[in-house]
Amino acid sequence: MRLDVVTIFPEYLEPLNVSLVGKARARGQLDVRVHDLRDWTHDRHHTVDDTPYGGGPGMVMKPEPWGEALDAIIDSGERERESEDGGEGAAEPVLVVPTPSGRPFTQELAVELSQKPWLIFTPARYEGIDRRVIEEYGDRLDVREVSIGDYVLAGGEAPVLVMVEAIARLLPGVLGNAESHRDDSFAPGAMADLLEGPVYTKPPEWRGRGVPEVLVSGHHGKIARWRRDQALVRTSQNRPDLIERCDPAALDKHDRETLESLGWSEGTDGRFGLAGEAVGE
Ligand code: 6GU
Repeated sequence: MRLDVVTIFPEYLEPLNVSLVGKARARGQLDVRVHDLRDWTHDRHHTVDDTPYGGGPGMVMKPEPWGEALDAIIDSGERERESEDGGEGAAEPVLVVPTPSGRPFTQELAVELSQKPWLIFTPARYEGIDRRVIEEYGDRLDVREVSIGDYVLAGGEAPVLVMVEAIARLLPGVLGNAESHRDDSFAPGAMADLLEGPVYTKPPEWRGRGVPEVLVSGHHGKIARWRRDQALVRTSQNRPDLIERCDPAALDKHDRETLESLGWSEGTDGRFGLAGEAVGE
């Protein structure tokens, strides 16, 4: 997979040289190219921002440097493809635009993007990029405006680090163990959209604290059941919205009993609501 990032803070993307993503790059599984937006400015001060039309606080990123940068990067991909024998044809990039006003970045979107051959990220500073840039490339490319959560950051660089890590770990051969993401919290289907429960390792006693007996019992059925109950407990505490949304078909009889013991009650449609609140009406 090829990833291009255009930013006024290339050094902010240094963590892409470390750990999982760094290793994937070193192994040739990821081709990451970080570009300085100011390379596509032509004035002495390398200006990338200007005041907003209509007034208001802050600055807006000018369209011209973004247009030149994106054209150059897209052209470079076309030229590289032509020079490769076989020439594969139209490997189009997906343009990922980080913005707090975007669609939520979810595990589902990470999976979808991990299947693309080429992603271009455009992290912005200030109040964002002149809208015409998103319109211009929206006419030619698949453009995704994406937010990583309900809070406001000073720029899109940290979101790019978040998204690239979520995507890179899904690429074939990047995680050591192919099974490793089957049980991920939020993996579609997997543990039916429950949060993962607690984990333990050696020593068997630490500061007077032991390990749950069942985990050293060697009884695989009981261990799986215990883990499932712990997942239900944690999800009930931390993300009750996930229990409310849970597909009734994903819950077995024991799950239902566990949820009832946690104060949930089953509605007429099989979905759960917290006791006292109307459900399935
Ligand atoms: Cl993608 N950008 C910024 N600036 N703030 C955010 C965000 C993105 N996602 C959540 N907050």
